[in-house]
Order: sequence, then C-alpha cells, then structure tokens
Amino acid sequence: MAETWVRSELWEPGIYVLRIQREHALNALNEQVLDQLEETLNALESKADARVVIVTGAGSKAFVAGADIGAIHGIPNHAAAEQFAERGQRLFQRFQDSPLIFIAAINGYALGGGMELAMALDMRIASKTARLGQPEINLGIIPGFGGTQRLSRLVGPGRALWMVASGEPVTANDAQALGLVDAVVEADELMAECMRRARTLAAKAPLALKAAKQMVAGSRDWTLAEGLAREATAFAQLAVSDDGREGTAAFLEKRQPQFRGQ
Ligand code: CO8
Repeated sequence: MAETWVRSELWEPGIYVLRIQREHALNALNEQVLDQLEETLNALESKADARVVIVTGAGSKAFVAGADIGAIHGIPNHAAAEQFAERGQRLFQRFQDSPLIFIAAINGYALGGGMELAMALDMRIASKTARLGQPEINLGIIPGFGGTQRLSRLVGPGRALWMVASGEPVTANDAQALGLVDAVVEADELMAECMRRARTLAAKAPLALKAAKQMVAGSRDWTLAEGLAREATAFAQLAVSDDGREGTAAFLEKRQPQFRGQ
C-alpha cells in the first residue's frame, strides 16, 4: 500500500493544517508527494468550511528540502524532465489560484522545490532556525517549479539571480529583509503565530476573504489594467451581496455584523 506523505486535518473551524511528512528525506517532493498534495488540495477546496490552510513540514528540521534528488537523477529524457517541471509548476499555480488562503509555516529548510512551494503560497512565516535557498545550481540544474519567476517577482531580479546562481541559502532574518518571508518567530511559536493569523482571517466575511485572496494572488500575474478590471468586478459583486449590505449596515447602526457568506 502507498505511504501517506501528505496529511491534512481540521484544526479549528475554518482552519486546516496540511503537513508534508516524508521526514526521513527531509520532506523532499517526489511524484507520490506531488500526487498527494494535489489530492489534498482538491479535498480541501471541496470543503465548504475551509478558509485558511497552514502548510508545514513534519519534524523540526525541514519544511521541504526540495524536489527528490534521486527522482530527478532518474528522469530518463528531456520530455520526461519537462513534464516533471510542468507538473510541479501547474500544481503550485493551483495553490496560488485557489480561493483558499495558504500560510507557509517554514519550520526548517525550505530549499529548491520547497522554497518554490512556499513562494506559491500566500504568506510565509518562518522559524528563526529556517534556511531558505535555491541550491539547484550546485546540482548542475536550475529551479524548475517556478522558482526563477516567483523569486524574481518577490525580491527583484538582482537578488533573485544571486540566490539562484550562487545557490547560497539565506537565514530566516535575511529572508525577511529580502521580502521573501513576512515574519520570523521563535521555533516554538511558529504554529501559534500562524494560527493567530489564520484565526484573524477565518473570522472575516467568507466571500470577501476569497475575493481578497484571488485579487492579491492574481496581481502577481496580471497586468495592472487586467487586475483593476477584475477588482472592479469583484468589488461590485461584494458591494451588493448580502454580506456587503450587512457589513455596511452594521457600521451605520453601530453594531457587530453577522456575515453569512452570501
Ligand atoms: N532529495 C532527496 N533526499 C533528500 C533531499 C532531497 N532534496 N534532501 C535531503 N534528503 C535526504 C538525505 O539524502 C538524507 O537521506 P539519508 O539519511 O538516507 O542519507 C536525509 O534526507 C537527511 O539529509 P542529510 O543527511 O543531508 O541532512 P543534513 O542535515 O546533513 O543536511 C541539507 C541537510 C543541507 C538540507 C541537505 O540534506 C541538502 O543539501 N539537501 C538537498 C537540498 C537541495 O539541493 N534541494 C534542491 C533539490 S533540486 C529541486 O528542488 C529542483 C526543483 C525543481 C525540479 C524540476 C524537475 C525537473
């Protein structure tokens, strides 16, 4: 029977924790892990109560130490290599495009494909002990799951090229200074900090939360004109929704709003 490398569990109403648990290989991503990540994403998206998902790695050492190097070495030819890269790229893009909000809880090494996964998620909170990097150059390859593109957009092309072409990892604090992670906390406070943020988000009006996610995540890819057009449409839908009416009425009536996700 296939091993379970990815697990998700309901933590609190609206909040799930997704854990990549291939600890003996520092949670490295092989085809089975990618398959299970996709199945887990499908399952989470089909849950009516899901709002925010905290993504982390099992153990205290690694978030994800990359794509599985043995699997990369075993790729038979150019077409299969391209397929593997595109497979990962499509999957990670699905996290970016999903209506759910994903918080990366970076609990240790986030290298190669692991850093690429973290970058495709919506927010990145790192433990002080985490190390992030794109070391593929040291294997004679480059990132293939979106790293060259997302890193450049996140930190600018000069800093991205330094990380990709030198292969040197950065500390969590340096990653924060670069804009690669949003906050750094003590290792034993990582899940609590992610949970605090998840709770804040999960309590918001559900349709507005989804739209906020999709507009901001989409802004990574859209032109400004396209993004503005989409924002106006999403704003209009929300402004005349029941929750939009309720939120504005509650403000005017000086009471707490009761959002129903409609
Ligand atoms: N793949 C497979 N196994 C791994 C990986 C990995 N990426 N990382 C660690 N492991 C394994 C080790 O082989 C070791 O296994 P074993 O106990 O059987 O020897 C176990 O995990 C523990 O690792 P270490 O003993 O090496 O632990 P250390 O504390 O000494 O070192 C490091 C930790 C620094 C994280 C080290 O393990 C390391 O450098 N790992 C590799 C990091 C790396 O190069 N990542 C990038 C991989 S390439 C990639 O991600 C490309 C993505 C795009 C792919 C597109 C495909 C076409």
